[in-house]
Amino acid sequence: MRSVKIKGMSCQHCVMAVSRALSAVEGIKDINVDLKSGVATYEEEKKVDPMVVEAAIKMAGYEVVE
Ligand SMILES: [Cu+2]
Repeated sequence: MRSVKIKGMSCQHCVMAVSRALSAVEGIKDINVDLKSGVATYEEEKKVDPMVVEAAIKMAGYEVVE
């Protein structure tokens, strides 16, 4: 399992936006976004560059902190 810490999520709508953005990334599944911790977790179906995941989150309007 991989995880990514996201900055800027403030409500369930943000969680949905991030979830949708991650769903669009090819090769990842079992996406879970936690509002309280700001952490998104996912499983890789194949090797996915973390930069691609990060870019998807940024495109949705949020920041990746680690
Ligand atoms: Cu929100």
